[in-house]
Amino acid sequence: MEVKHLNPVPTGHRRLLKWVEYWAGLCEPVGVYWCDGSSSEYDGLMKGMIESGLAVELSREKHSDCVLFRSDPSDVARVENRTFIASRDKDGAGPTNNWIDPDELKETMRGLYAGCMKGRVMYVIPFSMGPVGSHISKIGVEITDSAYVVVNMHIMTRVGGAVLDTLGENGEFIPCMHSVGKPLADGESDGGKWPCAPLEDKYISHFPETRQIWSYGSGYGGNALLGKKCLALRIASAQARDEGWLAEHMLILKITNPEGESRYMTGAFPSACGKTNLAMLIPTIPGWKVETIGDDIAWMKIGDDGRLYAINPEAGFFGVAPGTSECSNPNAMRTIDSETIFTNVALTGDRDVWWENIGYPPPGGLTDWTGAPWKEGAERPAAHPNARFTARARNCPSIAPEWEDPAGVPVSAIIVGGRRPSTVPLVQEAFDWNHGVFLGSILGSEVTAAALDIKAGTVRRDPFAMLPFCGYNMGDYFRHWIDLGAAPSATALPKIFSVNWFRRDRDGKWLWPGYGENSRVLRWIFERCEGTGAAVRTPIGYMPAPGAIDRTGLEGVTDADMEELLSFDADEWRAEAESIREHFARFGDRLPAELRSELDALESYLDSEQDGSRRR
Ligand code: SAT
Ligand code: MN
Repeated sequence: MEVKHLNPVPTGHRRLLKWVEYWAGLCEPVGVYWCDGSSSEYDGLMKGMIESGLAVELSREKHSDCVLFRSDPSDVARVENRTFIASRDKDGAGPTNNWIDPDELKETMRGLYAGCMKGRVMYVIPFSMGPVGSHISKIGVEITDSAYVVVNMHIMTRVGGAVLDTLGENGEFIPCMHSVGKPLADGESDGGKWPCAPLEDKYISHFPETRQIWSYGSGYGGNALLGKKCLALRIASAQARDEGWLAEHMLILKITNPEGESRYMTGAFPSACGKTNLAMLIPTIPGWKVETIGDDIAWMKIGDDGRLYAINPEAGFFGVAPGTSECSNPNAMRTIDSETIFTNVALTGDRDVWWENIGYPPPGGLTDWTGAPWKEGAERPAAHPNARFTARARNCPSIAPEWEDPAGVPVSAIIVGGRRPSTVPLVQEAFDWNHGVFLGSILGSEVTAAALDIKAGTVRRDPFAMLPFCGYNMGDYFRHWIDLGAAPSATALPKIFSVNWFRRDRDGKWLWPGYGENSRVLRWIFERCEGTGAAVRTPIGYMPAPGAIDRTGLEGVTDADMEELLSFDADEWRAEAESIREHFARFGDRLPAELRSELDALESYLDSEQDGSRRR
């Protein structure tokens, strides 16, 4: 079949052209449009979506160049049970991923893709994850039939001509295939409705060996913006394992002390632990400054000097709107003042946005995320809990000037943290790299039946916050972390820390205020990297010596609170060790012996503690 190009083909890359023609032939779009990433392209697509009723333009007085989209109620988040790692052999995907045989999956999906773009334009989006031309960056090309995806990719990645120039006639790219899975009959249009396929037809598929992504049926977030979780984490993690680097679900921040010395830190936190807030934190301690490099993903490579260098592969933030406020994250509030796409938030009568915990009561005349009128006291929230903003990193007031440095930034500390009402202290430093990998491998958040139930509950383990994002066997992923630490070239690796902002006391009250006050903990981490911060050795790591966390001006945290925040309770840790053993058992013999030894060391300490003969 003859492929109709709607604009001049901007590349002579034969494999790319053949790939595009193959999919155009199968999907039968009305034509192929090559995206150039320009602002006129963005404006034109947005205008079309506003005119069709798919998007609402917000009031320019409140938000310049901002729009609101409402998704289909069935298409509001990543779908983990429809996300697949299709490696040749099932063990390649491991116990934490959904696996389907790649040939079988491709056959099923080709059936779905056949004719799936009828009545729609097929967009081809060349994009770079990371600054164009950086040795750490990767190029992808996404095919999609969603103009919403194109405008979001404009913000989240670097799109356009410079990418094709870098690719040349024969460069490597990661092919990312996407369709919303809703062909249109002759003369049919979406009528302003969000197109997508029913849940059982949705597939978010990854072929890590051949570095391919095939996504079908969803238009939302990580299911459809394929540069993010699909490429930058699932496929990149498999590449990173093969090539000796790290693709991680981590924020990157820069912290500067009053003397003007800066350090960079990365942080892995499962969802709902305030990663974006931490990346944009405003310190409460005088003279200290935090700047943002990235809020979600870090790609890290060992440099010639033996240090680990990180880039943020993204160019924007795809942040959760509910809970974002002048109080929780003023920098995010400024970032979304302009050039922002909102999805599934509520709309006010004067075309402004609103969401739960935005910091002020809902104005009258709200329209909820489904498009229905909404009144205070309604059972359903006005904004969907996973409502999002897509905003440009360059509009963030706290963005660091070097955030696009192609060389990356040298990392001094890697932080891992979960939501643990008990057991895990406010902060601890790993004894060494392997112990740090152990702390990352056991990361998790506690699921409690009731908010006040502070008995150690079930912990959902989310190693390095990568549970839904690791593109291969998690046991091998742990091995990769251990091996990286032992690489001869890795002579100056970061220290690893664990933090927990979510400790509660016996009455269920938060012990630590969080937000900007977390700068006090970052300061101790900074000082540990300098070799100055005072610490005591405990069975679970180095913890701040009494008084080492600066509490000047901090109200409401007493000496007793501090003691509890930094306590080690052997009984709690006995239960923890048992739960870690169960967690580790999932990985069978793919669990590195080094991690088993870390657990053995902890348990033998706990035993000796019981019989009075302290070891470790
Ligand atoms: O939808 S995304 O996967 O991009 C965001 C998230 O779920 O963390
Ligand atoms: Mn994330």
